[in-house]
Amino acid sequence: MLTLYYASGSCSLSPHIALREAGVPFELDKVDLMRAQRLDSGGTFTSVSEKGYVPALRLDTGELLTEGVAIVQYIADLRPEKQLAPPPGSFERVRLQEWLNFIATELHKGFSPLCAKQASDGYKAFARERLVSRLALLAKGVTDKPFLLGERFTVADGYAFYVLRTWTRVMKGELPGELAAYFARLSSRPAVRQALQAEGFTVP
Ligand SMILES: N[C@@H](CCC(=O)N[C@@H](CS)C(=O)NCC(=O)O)C(=O)O
Repeated sequence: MLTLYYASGSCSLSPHIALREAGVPFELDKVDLMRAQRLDSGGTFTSVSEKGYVPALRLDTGELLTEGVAIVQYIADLRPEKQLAPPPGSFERVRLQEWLNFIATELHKGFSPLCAKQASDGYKAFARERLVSRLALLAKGVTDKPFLLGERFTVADGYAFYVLRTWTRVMKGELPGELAAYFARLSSRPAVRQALQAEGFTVP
């Protein structure tokens, strides 16, 4: 059985959604990032992953897989019939990776200065402005289609959901134009709702 190490509402929401979209059996083990990385199952997460950050996925082989972008593609490839990622080796797969990398590096990691005590107000304002410009690029990706790769939901959309949720709830940011409708579309998916509920959030 797969085990996902997660922290509520964090970027581990992306592989959590992917697991539910794929319909793969899995267990959750919660990491308390605020309290010495304590695990619900006992012990500490640092004894599981030397990286000390979520997400991490324990595979059936016993190996540990880290890095969200790798984990969601691994999950998608477990159930190719669900089409959560285009087939490996196809050009469309590279397009998916282009989006995943954009979300990871330009959006997800773009949040870091906004939360850092060490960052000056000036730097925070610059980082916020840059994020807004990157979100506009994400919005362009869904102006003429329901999901980033077209008509079908992929793991890139699950990762985008985490980013948009954080932007609106934690950063109190606005979602321009297409992104509001895209976020609503993602929020209404059963897998997304179930993942949020399982992480302890009330879902309207
Ligand atoms: N490179 C990692 C970064 C994951 C990451 O930023 N995880 C955050 C939660 S969203 C975390 O666990 N932070 C705690 C820490 O860095 O100690 C990935 O892309 O999966």
